[in-house]
Amino acid sequence: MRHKRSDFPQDFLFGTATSSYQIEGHGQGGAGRTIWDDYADTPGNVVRAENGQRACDHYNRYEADLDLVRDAGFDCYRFSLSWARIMPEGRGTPNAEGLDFYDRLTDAMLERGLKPAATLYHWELPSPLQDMGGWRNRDIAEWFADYTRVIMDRIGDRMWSVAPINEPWCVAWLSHFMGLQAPGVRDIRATARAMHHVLLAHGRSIETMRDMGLNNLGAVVNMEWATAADGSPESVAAATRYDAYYNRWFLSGLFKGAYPEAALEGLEPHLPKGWQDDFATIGAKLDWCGLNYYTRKLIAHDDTPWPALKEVDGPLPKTLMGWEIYPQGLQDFLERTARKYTGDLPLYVTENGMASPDVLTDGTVQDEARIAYINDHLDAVQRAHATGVPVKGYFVWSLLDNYEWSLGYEKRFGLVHVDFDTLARTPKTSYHALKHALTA
Ligand code: GBH
Repeated sequence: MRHKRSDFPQDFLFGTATSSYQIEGHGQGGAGRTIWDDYADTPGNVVRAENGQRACDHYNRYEADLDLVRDAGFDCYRFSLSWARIMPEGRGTPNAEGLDFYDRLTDAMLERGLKPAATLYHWELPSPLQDMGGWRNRDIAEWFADYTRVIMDRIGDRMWSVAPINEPWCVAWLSHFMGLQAPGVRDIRATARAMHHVLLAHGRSIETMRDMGLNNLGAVVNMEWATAADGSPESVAAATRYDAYYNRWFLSGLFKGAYPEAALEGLEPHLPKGWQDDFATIGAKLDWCGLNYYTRKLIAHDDTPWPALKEVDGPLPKTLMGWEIYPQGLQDFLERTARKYTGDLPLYVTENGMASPDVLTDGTVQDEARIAYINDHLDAVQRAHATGVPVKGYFVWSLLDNYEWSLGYEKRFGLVHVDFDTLARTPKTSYHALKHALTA
């Protein structure tokens, strides 16, 4: 690494992130069925129809995995909780085994001196709730608030931070407009309702935790810089629309009590009645905001129904996901978020990382490309910090190679290699480099 801990402010936190469905193994411990199990079972949705029933078997190996987090010198561990493990039907009687698991996991973090940074929802909705409309149904805000209370009653006192929902854009747009994630819907009305209900559920969850006396609550949004692919006014307008429904919808809803015009022009006719009255809840006070950042998109006008745009292949070097590597976008987002939306509120980069081939050869994985990617994005964080942005931490996605959603186990994001036959863990070169930077 070009960086070392002492190049950052004293209170700057380094962490790594995972999510429940991607690592735990949902076949264990009485977890209920989720929309990802259903989605993966439908042919054509997921590479080789793989699902998270076994994943990394973190459910049984969490102690050794947390040893890896501690040994690398990380301060913080960002993890998520499976709603269906805690409440297999999504509502009603909790699963004692599930609650016990997160209780043990929490204590295991604290024993290792790690700050637990919890996310309550990272995409695996219990299937029975999908049968009742899922994110299309306004009642999801109350179901989510009830689930929040059940799990926080058990572990809330020991969390360092809590965020209700990972990446609301993915929950709403990617899953209900593009249909590229569970539940795989392609419908503008469902999209608009999900875009609103995901924020309402966030707000009800925050209100619930405030009532319980919990603190250090935040939101985690994913950001993708939209660059117009050409100089035409049509493409510039298309990039503005993309930015509006991808990035600004959520920041503006959370921090300004409004939705951006360029997104309302397509979504307003489909929003649930009375949506304007929900901003008091949606805007419940937060203690921090997290940005997940990976790439940018080149956007051009397209003669199709709203949003009338298409993504264009870009010229920059790409990761194995085909995503352009564009660190400048992280600086730009940190600065824009602070200036326009969050002011003095602490910001965290809650996810950043890349997929690379990562072949295990003679017991090692040489992933120099990942080291360069992290270095270049840490440079961007430092540049933003130098302009006065209160960015307070950086989390690498991800600790382990894991279930990469529609791409199954094919794409590897980990600092630690996982052999999906033996489940053996092998720290990659990037893990050792980060460890050196953080502990030397
Ligand atoms: C993160 O999402 C997720 O939080 C995490 O679970 C996941 O493992 C990680 O990314 C790596 O993928 O139009 O098909 O090019 C990041 C948000 C949303 C970023 C989809 C890339 C491109 C979709 N991602 N987006 S596509």
